[in-house]
Amino acid sequence: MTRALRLAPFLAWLLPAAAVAQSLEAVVTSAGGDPVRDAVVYAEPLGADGAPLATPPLASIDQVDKEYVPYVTAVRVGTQVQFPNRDQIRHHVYSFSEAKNFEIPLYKGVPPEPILFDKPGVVVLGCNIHDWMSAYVFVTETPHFAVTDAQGRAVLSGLSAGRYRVQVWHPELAGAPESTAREVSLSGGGGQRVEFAIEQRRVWRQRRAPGSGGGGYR
Ligand SMILES: [Cu+2]
Repeated sequence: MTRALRLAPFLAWLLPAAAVAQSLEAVVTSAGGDPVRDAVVYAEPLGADGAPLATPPLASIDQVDKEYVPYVTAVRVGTQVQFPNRDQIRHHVYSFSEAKNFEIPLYKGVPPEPILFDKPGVVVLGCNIHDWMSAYVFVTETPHFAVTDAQGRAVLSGLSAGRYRVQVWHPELAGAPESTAREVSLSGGGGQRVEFAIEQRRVWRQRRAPGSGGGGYR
């Protein structure tokens, strides 16, 4: 055994538990048990969270084949979001939401300035030209969040040990995210898993224009 290997367990013991990054796996299903994609799972630390927050990285919501990609984006307050138009036609991005009321009038390519999301809340995006184009930006106060994939799974990584209040938001969530709140305690070694079964309401989504390639409701 090399000297380094013999030292390793001792060094691990020296590290305070909080310094060991924890992960939290969340699975979101409907009340009927089907996986729910595009759900934002976010964890707010209860009590002191020592680490100072770095400036969030730039996020991007693209316009591809007359749709917003992705449909749901989660960002922390203070994040700048770029809206590149990957189509050969012009789009006109806007939102009337209280958390961010803005527009980027008719444009192609990448707008010169990103948009700053400076208030927590739900921002609903539309396009003035294509009525069916819609997307959501969920702006959180916590840096700990992830969006579920097609299996309803989201992994929050890089959390320090401690207690968190974990909540779920989804465009079709019936009620407030608080109704999903769960307290989770993360302590040294290994990840933890939480499951959420959420009540949904139907949200009307406009049909794409005929012949535009998407076809029907989605
Ligand atoms: Cu458009």
